[in-house]
Amino acid sequence: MKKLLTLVLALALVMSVAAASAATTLKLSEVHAEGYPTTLADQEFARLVEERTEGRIKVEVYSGGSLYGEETGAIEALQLGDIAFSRVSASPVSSYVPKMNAIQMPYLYKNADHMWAVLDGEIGQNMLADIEASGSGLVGLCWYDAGARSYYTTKQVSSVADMKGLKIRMQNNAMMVDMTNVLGGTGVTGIGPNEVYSAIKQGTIDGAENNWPTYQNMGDYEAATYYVLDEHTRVPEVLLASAAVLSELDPADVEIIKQVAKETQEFEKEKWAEKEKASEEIVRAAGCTITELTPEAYAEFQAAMTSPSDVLGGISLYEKYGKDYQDVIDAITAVGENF
Ligand code: BDP
Repeated sequence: MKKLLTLVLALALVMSVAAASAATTLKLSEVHAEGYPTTLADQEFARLVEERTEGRIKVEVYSGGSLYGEETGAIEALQLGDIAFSRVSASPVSSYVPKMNAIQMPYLYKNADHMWAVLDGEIGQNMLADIEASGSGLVGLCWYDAGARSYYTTKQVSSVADMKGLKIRMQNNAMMVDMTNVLGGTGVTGIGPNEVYSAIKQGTIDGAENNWPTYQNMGDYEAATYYVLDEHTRVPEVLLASAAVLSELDPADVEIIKQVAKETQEFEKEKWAEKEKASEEIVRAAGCTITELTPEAYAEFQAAMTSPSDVLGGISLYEKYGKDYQDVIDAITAVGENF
């Protein structure tokens, strides 16, 4: 009897170990805090992955930059297979997949609908496939909204001339640094989005650039109170996976992951729309100076991107970063004819 009991117990132990090891736990890195639209979307993605794989795969979301404060760190961790997923801005991905710049050139889109027609259409879906085919070790799963980015500074900017001499924190993307440089400022990198507030307070930089939600949610609007609606870029967010980690999974589960990611896009867009409005209200209520550019001043910002510039050795930003992908840029512009 005692022998039987021991046998049963041993068997139960073996079975529970087997069940536990059958579930794979994967990490997802996110720079934004709990409650931010992308974090909510990550969590929805995690919920759906677990549900559809019937518990075979669990995704743990690490928000607030707790794993990697800089998105380049997260991207490199994906390449090494140290983590499975990261929700990042498309901007730093360009350092690994240069073609990604083609979908985030300054003043490329007429409005959000234009961008979404591109991302949901052939161009955007091909770009996701290109990330996977690029040999970067990254897999592009889906796009999320991140609105339009504008400059915020410690003194008012109403024209390109006002940008002169301003040190501006930029994302890790050479084109974005050059964008600020051709406007007369100095683009600074190496500062994570969670460090911008203190860098402004300490005077290391005079400002940064971002959408309403990040400007508000990171608290930066309390350090740099001038926000100029120059709306220089629309940079979508992208949910990335590690090719190395996916290659270890059952191909059927990889398909589920890819499918489920696409299903979270609409979820994020809804949360985004709510947050964008709420953040704008908070920033305005706090008494920040919101500058609307005159049509002439706006045109000047735009023109700086296509005009030859001394800081780029006499060529324009579009020439330097767009010429290899002119077909994609032209196709995006053509889609814009409907908007
Ligand atoms: C925000 C993006 C976030 C970027 C951040 C940045 O949501 O992914 O890390 O900008 O400027 O809008 O680094």
